[in-house]
Amino acid sequence: MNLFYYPAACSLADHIALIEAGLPYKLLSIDRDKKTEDGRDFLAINPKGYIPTLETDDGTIMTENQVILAYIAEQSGKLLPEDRVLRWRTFEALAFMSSEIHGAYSPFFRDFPEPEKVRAREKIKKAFAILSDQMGEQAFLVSDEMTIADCYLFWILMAAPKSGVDLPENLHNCFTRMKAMPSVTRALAEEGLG
Ligand SMILES: N[C@@H](CCC(=O)N[C@@H](CS)C(=O)NCC(=O)O)C(=O)O
Repeated sequence: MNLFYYPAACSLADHIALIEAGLPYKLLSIDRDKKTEDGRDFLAINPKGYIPTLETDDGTIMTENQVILAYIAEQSGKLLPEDRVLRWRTFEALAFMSSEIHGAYSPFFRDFPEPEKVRAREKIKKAFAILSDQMGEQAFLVSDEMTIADCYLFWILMAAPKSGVDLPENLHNCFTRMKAMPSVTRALAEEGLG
């Protein structure tokens, strides 16, 4: 399958998940004119114009990070807990990070006025506190086993410095641990991020 991506963007979550899941994939970047690395019009593939976008081997196009991550977990039988409640906690964490943190990063990715950045920082700070409480002393966000929520968490934590919000200690430690994982180092290297 093909994963459309931008280096260091939120598609990194899906890239890490594909590696952890052991599924075959090809990475295809998109240029400023929305042309894909293999010469196609990206907007014809995904009219939303967003990455991540996944193209399965039968040509099905999947969009929205949470859905692509769930698809990767379903295809591989990995990265989702057996326990039903922990499965729902995984999807809950994904939805929370997407709506409360990823959304709040917008003012820092584009140059928004300072008052909007101040409001966004407050929101991000509160959300990090919630994630920090959820993680506690666990190795990963939902339990001691890695899930698709951690794939997304890694990107959320990697992008945090742009917002100027400091990470709580356990989230910072989780980021450091994950950065040393073979799947993460490989994904970063494949995106040219060393
Ligand atoms: N709702 C989408 C949002 C994804 C998103 O915001 N992607 C950004 C990069 S992190 C993007 O592609 N923005 C369009 C652009 O930069 O042209 C999802 O959760 O997958």
